[in-house]
Amino acid sequence: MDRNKLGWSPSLDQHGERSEYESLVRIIARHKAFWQGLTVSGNRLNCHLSGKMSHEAFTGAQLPAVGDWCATGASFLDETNNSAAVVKAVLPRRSVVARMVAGVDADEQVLAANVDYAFLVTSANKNFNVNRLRRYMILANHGGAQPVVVLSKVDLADGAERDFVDRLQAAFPDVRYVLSSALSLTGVERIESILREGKTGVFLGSSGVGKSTLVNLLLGREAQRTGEIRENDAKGRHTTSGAGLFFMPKGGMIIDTPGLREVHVLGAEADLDRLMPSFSELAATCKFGNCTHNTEPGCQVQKALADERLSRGELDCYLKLNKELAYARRKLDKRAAIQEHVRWKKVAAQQRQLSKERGRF
Ligand SMILES: Nc1nc2c(ncn2[C@@H]2O[C@H](COP(=O)(O)OP(=O)(O)OP(=O)(O)O)[C@@H](O)[C@H]2O)c(=O)[nH]1
Ligand SMILES: [Mg+2]
Ligand SMILES: [Zn+2]
Repeated sequence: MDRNKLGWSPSLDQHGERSEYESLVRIIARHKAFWQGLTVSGNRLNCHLSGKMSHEAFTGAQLPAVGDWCATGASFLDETNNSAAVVKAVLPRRSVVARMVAGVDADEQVLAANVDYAFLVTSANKNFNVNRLRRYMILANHGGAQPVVVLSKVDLADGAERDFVDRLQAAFPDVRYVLSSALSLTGVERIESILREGKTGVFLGSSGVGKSTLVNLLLGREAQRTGEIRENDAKGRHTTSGAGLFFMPKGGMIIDTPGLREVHVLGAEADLDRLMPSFSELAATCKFGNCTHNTEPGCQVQKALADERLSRGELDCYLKLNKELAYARRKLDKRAAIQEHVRWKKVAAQQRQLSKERGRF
């Protein structure tokens, strides 16, 4: 297979050529103990981590993810009697969609790597939620994937499509969107025309919005299981369990992901300002540079709220996202600092050992 058709980009050329690398693979699935990779010649390899890599990976982001390009060592047969190889390196990612996993072990989790497009799927029913879309949008923009909103199940909209579209356009005036329905095959061609040969798109969205159904339609086969949704709240039952990369007959690649219960953001403040420019423009004109937009005099945000130029919902969303972004940055910076500290301790120990040995001879 021509590696460009597998999603290779010229920027990787300088990283992929090394004598200790036996093959280059694109990661297509993750299993419990290993990852599955596809070589440029079309062979499947079970990719195992070297002890060194699993030891030194300090954040989830340093481990392989679906969509990654990895360099491996020589192949062998593993305990499952399949061709396998040890991952020598995860090549630099040209784009990524990653979320924050909160908690004591707060960390970054890569949902998909090296993707051109992030299809943000939301259905034309109770699932539709602009604030949730904003979260996905931050992840896509921050990671360098182009967002495309897919308004799915328009057959259920019962004539209210226009209303959904109006709300989308008001919140994201510059973003491309596709209306889709699995019943009438609406939207399939449109997505195909975006996902051209060699391009990779990841499907993201809550459980039950119809991601796997669309993926199957685009692949022209039942590659992924699909599930029912609950009647009362239109929520899905988490049918898809892990991300997987698939090949479309026309040459594009799709990563299907499991519906996320929580979408904690990570990114820069600028990502949020770009997403909600009306808010950041207002905030920039507040009297005090460090205005928290609560009770300060001369707060333009409060003024806009009073004049109904800004809605309470928008303001709350902005403040919440801003707080989460700051939290994520703090946590990730702390992790990076610990990793650096450990690295230096190792270097110092090695140097001590070396001078000890020199003294001996
Ligand atoms: N009416 C209607 N139902 C749809 C459409 N697309 C999918 N569905 C139904 O919605 C349900 C959920 O679809 P899935 O494709 O499994 O949803 P998913 O987003 O992959 O869900 P998870 O894997 O749990 O994240 C299934 O019963 C589908 O048949 C559509 O366009 N219209
Ligand atoms: Mg699914
Ligand atoms: Zn203010």
